[in-house]
Amino acid sequence: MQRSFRRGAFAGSNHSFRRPRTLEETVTAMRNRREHLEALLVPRGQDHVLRFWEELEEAQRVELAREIESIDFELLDRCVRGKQGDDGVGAALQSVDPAAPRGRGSAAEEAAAISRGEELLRAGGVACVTVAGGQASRLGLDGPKGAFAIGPISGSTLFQILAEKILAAQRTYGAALPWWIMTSEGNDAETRAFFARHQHFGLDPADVRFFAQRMIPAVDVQGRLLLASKHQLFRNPNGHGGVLSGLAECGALAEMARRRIDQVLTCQVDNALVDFVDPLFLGRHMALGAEAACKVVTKRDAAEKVGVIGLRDGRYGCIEYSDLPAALREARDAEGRLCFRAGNIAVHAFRRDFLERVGAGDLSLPYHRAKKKLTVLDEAGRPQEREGIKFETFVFDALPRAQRVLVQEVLREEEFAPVKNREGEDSPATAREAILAQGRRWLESSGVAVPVEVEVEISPLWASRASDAQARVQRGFVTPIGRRWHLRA
Ligand code: UD2
Repeated sequence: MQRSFRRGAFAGSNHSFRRPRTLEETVTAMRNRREHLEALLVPRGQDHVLRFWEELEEAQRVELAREIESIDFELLDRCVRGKQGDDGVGAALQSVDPAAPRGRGSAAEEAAAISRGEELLRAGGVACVTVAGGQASRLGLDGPKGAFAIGPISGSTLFQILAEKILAAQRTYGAALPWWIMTSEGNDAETRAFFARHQHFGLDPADVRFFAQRMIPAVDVQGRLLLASKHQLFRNPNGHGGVLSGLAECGALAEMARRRIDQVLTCQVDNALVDFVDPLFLGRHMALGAEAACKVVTKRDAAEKVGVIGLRDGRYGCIEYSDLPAALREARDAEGRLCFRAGNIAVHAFRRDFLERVGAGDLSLPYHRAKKKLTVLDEAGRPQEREGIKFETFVFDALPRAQRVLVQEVLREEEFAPVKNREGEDSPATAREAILAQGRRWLESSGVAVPVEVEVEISPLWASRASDAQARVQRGFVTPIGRRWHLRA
């Protein structure tokens, strides 16, 4: 069965409501609607969400009714009854042996993989996907996280950096690289407007698509629905795993099939150094005949908040940091390295036919439960902090469902600068430092002398990785004026 929280109004029933014309008709329609809602809610012990019905205006009643009618109660029951987090992680987990980072393995194998990846890019056989539906609550942002200005000199936003990476690849390979961005109810309109305001950063607007992921209600510790306001349930986006069903539902997979796109590269919106249109990664994934691929970095320390890629029963998977038992988190090998150090940076490659199987629900993803303090209405309609449970699916839960998986190690300083927290680790400050350090490194390794007081920021349009920078410098480099060098084509 397709798991869905967003069914059509009155899904599973034969009700349909003609728009009422007179006051009497309106009253009758509302009474019918309430009866319909009660029929859904009372047997499940959830009718408390109608507590404020009599106080609501008509439009508010319609909104609340829609939210209630869109719930898949069968799935909600399963989520409520499900176990917390990941069970049975401990015993069976084995560490993985990832493919060598760029420049560290066999040069011949690397060149062959790059040329295979480039061939598919030149043939227009690749699509990009970014998950940007999260609520950015740790960063304390109101709008879309992608609109956060991170470029230390340029002020480029996370969205602009991603867009320029795609634009650069389109120019290099002379082919379209369509991009699907997953938003959610709370940031969809703003995200679209943001791209329109910036002329899609030079990309063809026809090849930048947006789709909103589904929302899912949260519950209290007894499994009862919660109200965010008198006419709204407390709901949250259904986790970045929602991208897998979302791509199927919005027609993206069908369009990819029509365009003969066989491989899909995905990333999160919040990594300022992301290198997701990467021909080496793509080529290795294809050479292995993998259905899914994942980039990892060596964990900074045992406490770093990244999921760990490991093997269980011969299948690859990701164990979320909060689910990894302390003994495994701290375990070290004979050389003193963490045993479970393959930190997931959430850059994936998926074969389209694999996404079709996952998105069609055949391989549907589990829902994880997270206990959180939520601001909800109390019985008297006053906002109050209460312990609640949010449900989410994760993209990486698709990994164990894949027949073959590539795990590709990459260098943190080249590819991972997440923007998660307002301050401290993984914050805007650390991401900006990482961008500047990379700019300086790329120039210096190309033979350019960069004075100590100079800051360098390189736009993806100037160079997407160190080898591009070297090629640029070899063609001639004019030293910029001043102390802040922003290199942009
Ligand atoms: C995520 C991973 C973690 C590690 C790390 C790398 C999970 C649960 N954890 O940590 O293992 O790989 O990233 O940076 O994934 N998003 C949506 N819709 C949602 C929720 C999130 O699109 O419903 C997007 C969000 O916009 C962001 C990304 O997913 O781009 C990461 O979300 P997060 O910040 O909640 O994940 P985090 O930091 O716990």
